[in-house]
Amino acid sequence: MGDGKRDVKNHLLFEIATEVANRVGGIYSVIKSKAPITTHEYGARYNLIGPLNRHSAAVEVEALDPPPGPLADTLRSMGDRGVGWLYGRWLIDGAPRVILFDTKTAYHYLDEWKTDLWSTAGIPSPPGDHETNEAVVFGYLVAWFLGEFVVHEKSRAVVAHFHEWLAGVGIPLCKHRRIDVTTIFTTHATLLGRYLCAGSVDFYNNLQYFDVDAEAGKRGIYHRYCVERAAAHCADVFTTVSHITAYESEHLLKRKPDGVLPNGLNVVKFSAMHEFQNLHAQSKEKIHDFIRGHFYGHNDFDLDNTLYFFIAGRYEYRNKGVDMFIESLARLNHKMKTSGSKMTVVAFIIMPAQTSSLTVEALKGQAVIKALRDTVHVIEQGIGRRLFDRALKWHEGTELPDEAQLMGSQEKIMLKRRVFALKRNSLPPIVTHNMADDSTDPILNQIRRVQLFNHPSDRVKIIFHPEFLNASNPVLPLDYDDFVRGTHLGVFSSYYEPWGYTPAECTVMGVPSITTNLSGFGCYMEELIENAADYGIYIVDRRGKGVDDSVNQLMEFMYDFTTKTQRQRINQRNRTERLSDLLDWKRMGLEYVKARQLALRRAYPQAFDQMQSEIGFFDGTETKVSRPLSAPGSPRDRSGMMTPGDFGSLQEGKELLNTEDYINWKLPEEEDPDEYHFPLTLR
Ligand code: G6P
Ligand code: 1S3
Repeated sequence: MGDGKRDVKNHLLFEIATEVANRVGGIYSVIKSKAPITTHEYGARYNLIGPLNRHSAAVEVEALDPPPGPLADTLRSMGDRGVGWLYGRWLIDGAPRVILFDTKTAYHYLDEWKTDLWSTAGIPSPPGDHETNEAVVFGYLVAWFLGEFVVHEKSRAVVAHFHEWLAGVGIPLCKHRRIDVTTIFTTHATLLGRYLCAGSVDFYNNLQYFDVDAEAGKRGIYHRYCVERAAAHCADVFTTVSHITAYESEHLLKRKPDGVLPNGLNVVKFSAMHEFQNLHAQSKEKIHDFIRGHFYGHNDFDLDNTLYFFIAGRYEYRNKGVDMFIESLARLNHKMKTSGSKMTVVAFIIMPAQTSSLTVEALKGQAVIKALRDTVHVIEQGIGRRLFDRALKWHEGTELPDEAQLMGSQEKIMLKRRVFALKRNSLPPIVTHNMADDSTDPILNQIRRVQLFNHPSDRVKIIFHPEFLNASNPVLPLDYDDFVRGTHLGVFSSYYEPWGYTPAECTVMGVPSITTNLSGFGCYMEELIENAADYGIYIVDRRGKGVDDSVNQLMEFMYDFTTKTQRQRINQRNRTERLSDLLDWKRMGLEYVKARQLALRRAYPQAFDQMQSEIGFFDGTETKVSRPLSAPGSPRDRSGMMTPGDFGSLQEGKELLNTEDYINWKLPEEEDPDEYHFPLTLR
């Protein structure tokens, strides 16, 4: 490898992940939202590689013929040997090209490849672990592809960027087979970290002391752990998504990451500042509709004085901090009751669990409210007609139409029937679906323990929606983004959160959120902004405080929020939304650029230095990387490092690419300076 003959400047980029055109979790969000800037940088030199999931590919990918050349030659040759693949355009912003391998067509190699993995890398792969089998077959197909590709493509350098252990098997293979590519491995969490945190371990205080092999063995994940560790050690450049996960990786995977590649978002700006506020009002109205139905017979609280809080994500009870959220809600309920608060908080928990269907109660709630609304509409029209007729017949000396006589007896009966249908002997339910494991479900059990049962006297109500949101859901017909816009506060009290997209998404939609200093996002914001809470970023201290104190701090943040006036909430939302640019891939993508440079430099030092001396810094395109995608502006209140990547050896490239050159972030101009009392102080 690295004979200096390959063209480093016009290198090709392959990004490899199991979530390419296949929504599973956070990695899908990363590669999808990053696609516009990466295709902008690379054009046709960028391809994503993933396993083929026919179901999602059918809706997300438009099949194309691969362009003639090394790519088509390689795919054809693999196809000739029975490997199924799909090449096409991923139908998302940026329209990147994807290569999806059908792992099923290569399962007959599984035993051979497992044996090879053991004999060449010492990685065991016991039978019966479907996820690992998939990772092995996919990894071998990727290595096969890359190995053949660089035989066909003789002139240009190749960067292969792998995400997460599931896509990582190819890395030790590239190393072992000396395939002429340079590799980057980004881990978005560590296997052991996730497992240890989910148990009752004091994780962060004991990171240095874990006997990693033994801990992995006890949890039955030793073989997976070996894949992850091999990928981390064999990659030319090893990175993770936040400093906190870098520290964790150093101890659990025994390699200090070269840098941090934080997660960005594809920020969509609305031309008018007020537009996102209008969207909030529209979406909130839809949530109100749901609440009217869900609480039928108990609509005894004022929706104008109701705040919507929510937590959302994969169902990881302790890792995502649902335990802390529910406990804090119970304390908030107590405090709001004793302080005589006029506000009501409805707290949503949106986390998919095993369910069989929507409950009859949830469906009935929406049905009775719809029937009532329809009936009122019919009566309204009848009254209108009669009022008009009687007004028409009015002449001097007669009485004006009497509103008491406008409603017919039939209509009164109809209305009575609808109103009686609202009678309910039970409290409004907590959960919207029939749970597969109702009696053992951790969330439901904790709600039972703290007795938040949606009683009329409760100022905090809870709704557990154990399914991702969807606009075609008959009960809560909203997509996730629209739902978030309609809420007032996201609460993400995570214990284990390498980055955390949920609060970042809130921020770009102008919705304040609570996060913790154990999440990558929380640490990043805390580092960057001195007065983050004024900007709607509240950070609970889960490092320095005991659990009880953290719960109280979370409760106080929520309580303070309930005491804000509507004007204050609107102002705060404006300030939150102004932080969006901090999270845009146009800034965050810089770290990916740095990682690729370092990978090229490590694999092709001569070619890299030569290219360096000829053209100075490069980003893989013709243009200098400084401010490539955003308009220049004069920075204000900024200091030092503006993205969190300069962690380890990505700094080797520091003289090549200066963060300050690339990013020229400034707080956008204020719309209404009078309402803007909190200057943003960047640390
Ligand atoms: C947005 C809308 C306003 C609305 C307000 C409600 O700012 O533009 O018309 O009154 O939201 O805010 P709230 O915090 O009470 O949901
Ligand atoms: C991981 O997904 P998760 O929810 O299991 O990767 C995400 C993308 O990098 C990250 O945001 C999240 O914190 C991790 O935990």
